[in-house]
Amino acid sequence: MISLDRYLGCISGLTYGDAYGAAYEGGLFEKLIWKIIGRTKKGKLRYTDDTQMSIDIAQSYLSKNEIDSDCLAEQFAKSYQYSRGYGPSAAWLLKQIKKGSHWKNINKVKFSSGSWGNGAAMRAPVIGLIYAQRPHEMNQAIFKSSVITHAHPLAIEGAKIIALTVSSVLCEFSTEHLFEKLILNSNHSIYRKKLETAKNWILHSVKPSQNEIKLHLGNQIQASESVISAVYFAIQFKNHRLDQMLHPIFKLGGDTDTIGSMAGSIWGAINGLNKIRRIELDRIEKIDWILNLGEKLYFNKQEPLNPPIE
Ligand code: R7I
Ligand code: MG
Ligand code: MG
Repeated sequence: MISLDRYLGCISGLTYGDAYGAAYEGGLFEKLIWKIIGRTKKGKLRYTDDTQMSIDIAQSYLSKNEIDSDCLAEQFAKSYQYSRGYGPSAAWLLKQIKKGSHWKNINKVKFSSGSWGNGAAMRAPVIGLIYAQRPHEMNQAIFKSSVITHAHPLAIEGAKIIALTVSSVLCEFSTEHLFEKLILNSNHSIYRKKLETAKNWILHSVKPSQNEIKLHLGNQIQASESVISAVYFAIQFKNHRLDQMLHPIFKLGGDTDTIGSMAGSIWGAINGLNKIRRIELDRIEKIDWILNLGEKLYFNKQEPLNPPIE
């Protein structure tokens, strides 16, 4: 039986890593912009596309009791806001869907195989939660939730790795078995190689430098350059506090909100909501509403929950 505390720990860890990590993302220009738009009128920390698209998956699932790509595409498009910092290709796609295009006709327009950004992986923890007890349905759900904006096989594989990690750590797990399972389920050597590296670092207590982490695991917006870093940090620092686990991710730079949110979701699924400091969680916008949505998902009540206006 999966505990509600760990379920909500995953969702709040995701939101926390995203909202706190957003201030460190990108170069000087992005940081300056976020200084201006990164707070609500009430002074709360705003979350970005990572959390928004995760909320969208939860809402869409609650209304349909399944992952339906058409319904989810509408939900993604409805929630799109420039100020949430979406990736350029994802932003363009969602605006086209809003104008009436069908996602199937446009998801390979910008890139011939679809985007390999980490936008599918960043929202995959929710799929890991929903399908934790129905693993045979998870790959199909990952595909359906990813392909709308991220048709590239490497983007979908990154999403699968994150969802599989979340669903695996929700219950008791051993680090060795987790990595073996992830390696066994990876189709691409780029992921398998990085998983081997992360596994060896953790199991042999190797302390890689920041440059080694960047070089061997990555810290960029490609799924293949961020997913395994998130898994590594969450497992390596699973016995530390959430802010201590996130600190080296933020220091690494690059795609800090996304690596932070993916790692936060895994850490939260291991440690639970009770291990996250409430005072830090309360600084994030709409956090009670997000927790409420998580509870609905846990008990799987089929009524969507509309966000509060703030
Ligand atoms: O993946 P995505 O939704 O978001 C990526 C990041 C996340 O960290 C978000 O939090 C946000 O900050 O942005 O965004 P996409 O626009 O799908 O992909 C991101 C970028 O990756 C694209 O705009 C391209 O620059 C690049 N990219 C590619 N470049 C060349 N060839 C994605 N796919 C390709 C490709 O196939
Ligand atoms: Mg983001
Ligand atoms: Mg990001």
